Amino acid sequence: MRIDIVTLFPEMFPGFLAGSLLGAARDSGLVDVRLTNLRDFATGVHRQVDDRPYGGGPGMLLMPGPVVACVEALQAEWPAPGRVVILTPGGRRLDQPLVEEFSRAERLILVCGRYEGFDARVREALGAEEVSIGDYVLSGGEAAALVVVDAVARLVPGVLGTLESARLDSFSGTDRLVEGPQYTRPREFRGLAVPDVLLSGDHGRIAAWRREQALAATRRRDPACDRTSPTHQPHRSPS
Ligand code: JAH
Repeated sequence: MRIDIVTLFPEMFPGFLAGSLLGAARDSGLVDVRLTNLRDFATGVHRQVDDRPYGGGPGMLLMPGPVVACVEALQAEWPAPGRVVILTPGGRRLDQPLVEEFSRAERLILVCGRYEGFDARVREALGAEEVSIGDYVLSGGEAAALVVVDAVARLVPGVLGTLESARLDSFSGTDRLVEGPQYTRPREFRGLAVPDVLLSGDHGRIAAWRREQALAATRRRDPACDRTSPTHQPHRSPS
């Protein structure tokens, strides 16, 4: 899979992209992440990429010209246009189903906003999808793009050591439950004991206890959700 990141701050990325799982994914050639500096597509002597909003208001917007020229130049390097994703607070909320969908793409182009965001014609001209990683405002889309790359890359076939661990992750099973508590040594820490069932060696009881804990944790986090009710219809399992 190839992932392009369009940003005014490419220097923010290399340390993160070299990190453990992502670094291994790139070294193996399974995920090819490339950075493009939007400034390289600015025109005029001032290499301007932003301008004031029509109708007034605070701050500056990314101009459509440089962003569209940059994405189209990247698309020209490849037979298919790929999915173009704009990271912006008003976008579709990123969740594990969307991450799974992205992980099946041959190519993603992630465009990071700065200032107050983008001229609305960027999305229209590129047929881009707007995505948000959560309801808070960042100073730009770079941190959100890193979240997308990290979540997507670990699902690309061959990247994770075991497919089993991806299947068992929070939000990933048939019911998309969060994981319950987990324990490692020591058996007692500051008077807090590991639940006896986990030391019982009874794998049936352990699985039942874990499912109960996952249901309780999911319900605590989102009491309105129906994923923990007995009548819930699970979605199709990924893979
Ligand atoms: C902030 C451009 N929820 C994620 C997210 C994504 C992008 C931005 N904020 C939040 C953002 C300022 C300028 C993009």
